Amino acid sequence: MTTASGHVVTPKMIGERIKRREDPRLIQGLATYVDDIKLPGMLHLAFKRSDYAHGRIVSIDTSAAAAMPGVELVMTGADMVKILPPMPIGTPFPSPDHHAITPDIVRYVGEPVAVVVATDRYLARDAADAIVVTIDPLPAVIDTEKAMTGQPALVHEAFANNLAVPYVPGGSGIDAATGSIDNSTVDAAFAQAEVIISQRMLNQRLAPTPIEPRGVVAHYEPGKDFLTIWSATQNPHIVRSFIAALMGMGQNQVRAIAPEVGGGFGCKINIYGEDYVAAAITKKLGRPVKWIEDRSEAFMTTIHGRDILAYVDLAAKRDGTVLGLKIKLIADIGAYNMILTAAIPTLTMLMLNGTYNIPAIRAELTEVFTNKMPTDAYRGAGRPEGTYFVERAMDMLARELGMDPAEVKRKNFIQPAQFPFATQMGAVYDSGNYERALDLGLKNAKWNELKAERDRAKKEGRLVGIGLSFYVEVCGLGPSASLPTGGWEHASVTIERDGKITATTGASPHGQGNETTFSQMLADQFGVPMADILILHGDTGVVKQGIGTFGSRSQAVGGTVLALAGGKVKTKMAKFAAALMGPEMEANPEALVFEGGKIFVEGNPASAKTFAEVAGYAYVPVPLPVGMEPGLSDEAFWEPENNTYPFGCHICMVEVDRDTGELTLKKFVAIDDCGTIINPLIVEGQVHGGLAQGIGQAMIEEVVYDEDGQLITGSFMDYAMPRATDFPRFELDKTVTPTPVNPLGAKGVGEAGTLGSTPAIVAATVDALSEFGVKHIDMMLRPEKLWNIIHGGQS
Ligand code: MCN
Repeated sequence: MTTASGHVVTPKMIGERIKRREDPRLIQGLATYVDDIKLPGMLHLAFKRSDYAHGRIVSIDTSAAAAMPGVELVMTGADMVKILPPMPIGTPFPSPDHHAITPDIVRYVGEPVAVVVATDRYLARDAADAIVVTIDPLPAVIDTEKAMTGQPALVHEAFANNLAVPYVPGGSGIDAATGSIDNSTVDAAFAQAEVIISQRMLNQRLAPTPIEPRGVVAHYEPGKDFLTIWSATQNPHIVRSFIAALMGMGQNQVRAIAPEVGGGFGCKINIYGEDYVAAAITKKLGRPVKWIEDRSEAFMTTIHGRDILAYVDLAAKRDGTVLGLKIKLIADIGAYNMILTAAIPTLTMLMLNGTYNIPAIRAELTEVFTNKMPTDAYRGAGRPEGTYFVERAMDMLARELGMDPAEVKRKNFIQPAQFPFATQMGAVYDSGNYERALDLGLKNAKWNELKAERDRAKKEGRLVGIGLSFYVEVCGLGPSASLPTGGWEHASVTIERDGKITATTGASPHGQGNETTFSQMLADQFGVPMADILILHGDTGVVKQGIGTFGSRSQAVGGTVLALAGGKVKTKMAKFAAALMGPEMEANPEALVFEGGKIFVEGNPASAKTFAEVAGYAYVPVPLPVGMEPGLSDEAFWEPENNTYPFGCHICMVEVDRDTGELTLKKFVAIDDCGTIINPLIVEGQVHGGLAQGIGQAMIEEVVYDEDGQLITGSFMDYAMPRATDFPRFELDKTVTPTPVNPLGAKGVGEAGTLGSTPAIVAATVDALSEFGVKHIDMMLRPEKLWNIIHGGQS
């Protein structure tokens, strides 16, 4: 586009639906994942894993494996005494030892008991299978509530009654300084109640299942005393810190690289035992090693998500005004603490106010060890659970009172003028306009017509129901006070000698599309085409510092710091440009405009210097302007003062087949508000992905262990991942309520879809089955369960 004054203007990119720059290489198979890394002399690892959920290792016979041709090394837990660091990091809870390879007791099916190193992957696998492990079984601790009585056994001797975290209180009347609790507000709220809703609810265990499983390549170079580790990770800088600490090496002796990462959904935040084993073995042998998880291992030994049980009591008046909430949370965290295991359920606590002005809340949290794979962050990570419990209680209240759920929710919303809003749970919501999102949701879904359609269908004998849910979540994680790894992010921006721009970001995207959104931002900031910008990430040898991509933080935190680094470089570049233009401009660089790949005086395109001219001068500054350093490169660290709190309204219609119990999703309308949007196409893609995972949780996904602790859902034959054909077309829309927490006004969106979707679907299904008197159904809503409700409990 050319303006009247004759200069070319780069079209503004922020807010445009730009297709992802990443996709051509991903779609054409041109991307490099960990398994694509092939190094000369590389060896392969395979793990022998426990077949038992709980037991004492009596003996391990590795002789047959060690004798197989091509096997270089076999190690057991006894040979590898190193334990993983006391996790969870930064929390006050004590944690049991967690060995990379267990030396004595196995505590979940799939726990590593030995590792084989061989010249190829298949040999390594065959040799691992030739290891004979004798285990004396102990009773498997599987039932969460029974586990809390110490039955049938203790997962860790030192943790009485299997209580990993015995008791964390939260809510009204807690004195943060002394820890004392005044129950009077909550008791008074319940004393005034005209109606009390009480329900036990389970937010079931899930498997994150990214398409690319975990994987690691480790290469120690003895001559340099330097370790390079390629890992399918969401946070290479955290991998570097942990691996360096575990190996007793300096952080400047370890380089962690996240090549292309095929999805993570939270499960690739962790540093796993296999990562440490790979690092230890390459150092021992001085040869590169590779381990790639197979799908069965991924189901067994990559962290699981959710698995929180809640006892909920909601007190209200008959007009729908909520007076108080009491909630007891029990998190089944599996056998060990991983990096964030203990912290995730505290995020459930944090979100218990939901979008409502609940005047009194009493929350209690207990975390329990069982003989299952540990839980940790899975898309939403604690917040979908909180949303689900509160929304289900609000829906049950509406049903009890015979009111429209939309109106009960509206009645209790936190109002726009109340922001920033300090909740009973200790969060400070930054900004919000919940009623506007509700109104748009009702309009887009044609809520009244939906109700009429449901009623018509019911008259015809069909089981049709509608559901509406609201969510608010904490994301954009920082400041450091709320994130033990550090709540900041780092970025650098360099104008190369030819005027092209290279930027680095410590946020390490693994499917989110930040190479596109971050290029859009810099294109606007510098007035250059996106094609001139390169975004580098995922390599601690290239990106100086970083935290990573999780907690829907990369835009709010990583995007902001990128803009700040860009701002520093732009200011310097303007000074070089002004100096190039002559003495009259030199004193006035602020008057310069960056547009169309040029820098010029406003209204005077003839004054324009190209990026290449200015950059060339900055790197060969003859003469060097007074007080300036040569070059055009700078960096920034930044952390927000608060998290961001995006929100939204999800509405759906479902139908249950009376004969088979099969549930069909017929309509799904979502309104999401993540503040200022950089790329609506990417944001919609993020919402799509989140909805698929939330709806999957509600309808078909569940990790199931049997009573002996065997994983029943250990493959995609048994663990149902949703497919495109399971969904109708999602009808998406947005409201925009910028956050004051960062200068972009952007909140996070990467997890939002997982929050509103589950309660909306369960509410709709309960509505569909209302004629059977059902008030609540635990997820997942499998046909057998629904058929049993329809047929009065007969199987
Ligand atoms: N964005 C935007 N405008 C906003 C907010 C975000 O344009 N107001 C863009 C961002 O630039 C980025 C994307 O939307 O391209 C997501 O940004 P953000 O909400 O900041 O989330 P993160 O980048 O931090 O991603 C993490 C989040 C999480 S926690 C999980 S889990 C998750 C998710 O993102 N896992 C994913 N989305 C995923 N998408 C893919 N493809 N794969 C995963 O593993």
